[in-house]
Amino acid sequence: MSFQKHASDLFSTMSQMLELTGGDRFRVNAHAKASRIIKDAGADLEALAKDGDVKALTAIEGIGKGTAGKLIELAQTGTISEYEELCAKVPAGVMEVLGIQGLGPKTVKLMWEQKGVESVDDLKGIIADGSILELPRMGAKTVENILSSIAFLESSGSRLPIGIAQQVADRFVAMLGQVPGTSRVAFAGSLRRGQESIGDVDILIATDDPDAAREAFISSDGVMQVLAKGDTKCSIRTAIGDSASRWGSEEGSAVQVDLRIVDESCWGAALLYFTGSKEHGVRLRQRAISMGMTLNEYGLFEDDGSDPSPPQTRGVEPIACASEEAIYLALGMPFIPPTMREDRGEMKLSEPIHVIELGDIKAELHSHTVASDGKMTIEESAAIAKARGFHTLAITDHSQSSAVAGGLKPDRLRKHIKAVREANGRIEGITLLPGSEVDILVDGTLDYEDDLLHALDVVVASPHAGLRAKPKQATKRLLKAIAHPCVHIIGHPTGRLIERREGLSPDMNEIIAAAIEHDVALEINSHWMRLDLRDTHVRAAVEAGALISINCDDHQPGDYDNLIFGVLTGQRGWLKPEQCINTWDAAKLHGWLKSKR
Ligand code: DGT
Ligand code: CA
Ligand code: CA
Ligand code: ZN
Repeated sequence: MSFQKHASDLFSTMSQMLELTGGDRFRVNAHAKASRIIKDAGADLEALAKDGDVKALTAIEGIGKGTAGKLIELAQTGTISEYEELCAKVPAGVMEVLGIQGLGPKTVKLMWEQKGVESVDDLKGIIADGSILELPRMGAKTVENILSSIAFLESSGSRLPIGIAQQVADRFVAMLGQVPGTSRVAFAGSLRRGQESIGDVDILIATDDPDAAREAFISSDGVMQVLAKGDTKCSIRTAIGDSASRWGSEEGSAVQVDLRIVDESCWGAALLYFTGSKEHGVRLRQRAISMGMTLNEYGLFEDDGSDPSPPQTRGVEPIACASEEAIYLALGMPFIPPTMREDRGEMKLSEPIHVIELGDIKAELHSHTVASDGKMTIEESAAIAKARGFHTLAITDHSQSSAVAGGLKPDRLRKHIKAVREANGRIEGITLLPGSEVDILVDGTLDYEDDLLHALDVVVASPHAGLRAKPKQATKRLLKAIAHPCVHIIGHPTGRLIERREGLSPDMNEIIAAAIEHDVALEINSHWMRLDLRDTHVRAAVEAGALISINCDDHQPGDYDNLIFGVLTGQRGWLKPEQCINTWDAAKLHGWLKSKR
């Protein structure tokens, strides 16, 4: 685990432990905030902390003297004394109980103090003997929810990559759309926000026949367990269908799907609420209150004073509710795309922002054929790219060091270049460019001699091996590749695989600055297992003014469909089309590529 991830986790854990031990609100929040900032920080915090550089650490927005001190302590001693002290106070089992969905620190604290719950088994015990009901605000329904959460925790594990969750959501949306009475159905939650991994799938439905929708939902193919079946919310656990790929099958795993039955008249308010994020929702409600209104999942209402009951239950007409657009408008804000609803500064926007969309992409600059480890011929890949309306496709098979991926020796690459040029002459309506995905070797040198690199129209340089290197070494390695005059794009810069491999943690600010200096584009690899650059890196690159390239890294026909995930990641980084080279027209793109030859 990288230092930054580790530190971020420690601060988040400390925040929870402080809350459990009755620490003051300010410290609880400060630790939670530090955790987020450390996770997203672009600088090499480990190096700064090792050097004891308080000044450089506190120069990072959101990091104060206290946090800096703890980071230094962690880097120099391997732990934080405050964390050790808290661990001595809070049993590990209590933290496990806190990990159960739906249980917050307040409740867990009560269970611990009043019922001696120090493990998930203890919790099961007080549920079994009914004594859990003696706790304040604890009813049969809540207990039932806790039980299903425990069952879920025990049977399943971590978050699902977006590509898998999307398949599940599409299946349910299509199925529910066919149920008589359905007027609208859509997925919401983190999936709609294009987050790289998804905790559960959220689906919204408006229907004249809620019973039919509920029945169809809980009895559909693959449902393993019904977790809740209420008037407005149903939850199930479903098997994940056939998603075998070169990343291995997800077969055998399961995911929770929540269905919410909402009124069509307030569809927009419901969609807005259940799309989240929670943090964005909080900001919107604060804004509403500051304008003398209240916002909930039924609509935006005028604040009518002291009556604490929800306005819609008293027949109060909403100011806006039918569409998200109407609600943002009434809040005096531009429409915020779902991918930007993360409380990362979007509340300060005063003008609409036109972030990149799927249709803006006109070129694929990273693709593999049967010449290395792909499954398509040049012709097959070209046909798909053309059908998508692309004007350019770069064929970039692996380089010689990637032996397992069938990397091309120099003589084979020379022949392959000829084959691509020949195919380009033969195939109408799209430009095929010979290129290579050249390994960035561990020392930062590239995997072919310069004269051969020069003969390629497109060079994507990517790290494949040595992905456990220390941040400093990783930074050096990437900087060297960026500075090479033949390189156009750095492919999947960190090499991480979501939920599977952490990859490199270079100093992103340095990488971005070098990319700008050398006019090199940084890739967003669209494969849902990669999404590399990730959203926060994209945001930093976009703000600094670096060029971005969104590619599918195609190995088989279906990989072209991953483009949307790269685009969503771009949106999450506030990427506008003009900053992405794949949106440029042919003349501009080809001119830019040639400028490096
Ligand atoms: P996930 O499932 O962990 O990937 O993340 P989300 O964002 O899909 O979260 P989820 O499924 O718990 O809830 C979906 C949305 O519903 C969430 O983004 C905002 C809204 N929501 C759910 N629970 C709450 C809540 O307690 N407070 C607020 N303000 N919003 C909530
Ligand atoms: Ca969710
Ligand atoms: Ca949910
Ligand atoms: Zn590749």
